[in-house]
Amino acid sequence: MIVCSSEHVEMVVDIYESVDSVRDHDPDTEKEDADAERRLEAHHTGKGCFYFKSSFYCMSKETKSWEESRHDCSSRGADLVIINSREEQEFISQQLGGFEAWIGLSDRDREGEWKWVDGTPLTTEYWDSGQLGNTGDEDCAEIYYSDSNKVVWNDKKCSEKLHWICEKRLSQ
Ligand SMILES: [Ca+2]
Ligand SMILES: [Ca+2]
Ligand SMILES: [Ca+2]
Repeated sequence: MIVCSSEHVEMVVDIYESVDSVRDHDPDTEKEDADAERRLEAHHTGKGCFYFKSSFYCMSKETKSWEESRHDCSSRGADLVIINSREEQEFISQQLGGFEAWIGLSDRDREGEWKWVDGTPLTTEYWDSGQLGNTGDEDCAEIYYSDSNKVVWNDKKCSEKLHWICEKRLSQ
């Protein structure tokens, strides 16, 4: 289990800043782009956050409400993770260990209308069908290991305190 402890906040900020510098850079060729990504990967692998395709991720060591978790990501220039593909779902699953974590998905604006934090509607979904119920006004989504040993999503009360995963995209 890779986590970012609070002692490593400075390191995390460094990582996000270096992502910014790479993203702002406008490489002339695809090769330069690939080189930059390889350098970042070599530099950051094993330092508490993880890198997959064109994003950096960081899993919290602390637990917070969904809103506070999102604020933590924003303060680092990132946002709660948006799961765009099966590959990303599987990658996050591998990093999760036994943890439950907030993801950047909620139906807080309108009940039953799930949206990612960047405003995009839900396309690929991995709900734990037995758990998606809005029981007691559950408007935020977590990712976790279900009883059937699959990594799925559940709607949960936004005020509950969970770990969370920030994502910073390197390119669009
Ligand atoms: Ca993503
Ligand atoms: Ca709901
Ligand atoms: Ca639920």
